[in-house]
Amino acid sequence: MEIKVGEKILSKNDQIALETKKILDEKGIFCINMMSSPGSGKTTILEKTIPQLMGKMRVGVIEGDVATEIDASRIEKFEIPVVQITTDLFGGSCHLSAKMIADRINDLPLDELDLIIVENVGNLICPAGFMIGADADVVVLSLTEGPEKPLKYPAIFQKSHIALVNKIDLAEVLEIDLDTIKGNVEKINPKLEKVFLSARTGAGFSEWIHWIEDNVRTKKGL
Ligand SMILES: Nc1nc2c(ncn2[C@@H]2O[C@H](COP(=O)(O)OP(=O)(O)O)[C@@H](O)[C@H]2O)c(=O)[nH]1
Ligand SMILES: [Mg+2]
Repeated sequence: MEIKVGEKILSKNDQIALETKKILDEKGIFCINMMSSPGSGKTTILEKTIPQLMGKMRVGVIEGDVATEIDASRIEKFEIPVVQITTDLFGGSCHLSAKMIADRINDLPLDELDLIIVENVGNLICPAGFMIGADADVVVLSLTEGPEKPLKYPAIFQKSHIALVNKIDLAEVLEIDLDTIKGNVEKINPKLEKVFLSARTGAGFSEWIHWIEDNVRTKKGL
């Protein structure tokens, strides 16, 4: 009985997500759902990514956190549209739901955007269970979390379209071999595309920027 209730809530979530996806499809907007543990470097990656996209495409950002507008204010300096969702209004949930996105998506100027990046609330578990209407799920794993995390939290690596392995500038000090992380990701999802990044030094960003550009072009049928 309890399981049936859970199923209904999830399917309602997915229904709302599909409605959001339809709106974004009609507008030709490519939408990325960025998920990770807190502190993996999502906002720092955005701070490095946005300037490299400006002038090539119009970008909007949705920031998700339990509390504060700290991340939205980090993005506002680029003078692009940004919306902060704080889940303390919804019991402090650890993920963004489709309804939270649907309720705020029109706060972004949809007719003036090519790309929306959603920075989800952080952990490697809950966000994986909730569609929000994005085209692509991006999981960020940073070296400081330890190389075995894909094995411990497989679902998010199974459903994602690309994995960003961040903080590679710390590989030496953390004594982590990037091939170990690569191997662990491949054990869970052999097909998952991986990009090794440092949001500190900028290493790996050209590959990530190309991935975004290709997908935005494809979404627009170009
Ligand atoms: N050394 C290093 N630090 C990073 C890198 N990316 C992010 N950080 C740091 O990690 C911390 C958390 O970053 P933040 O972007 O706020 O993570 P978020 O919670 O996933 O948005 C900050 O102190 C960043 O400066 C990186 O590539 N290398
Ligand atoms: Mg952040």
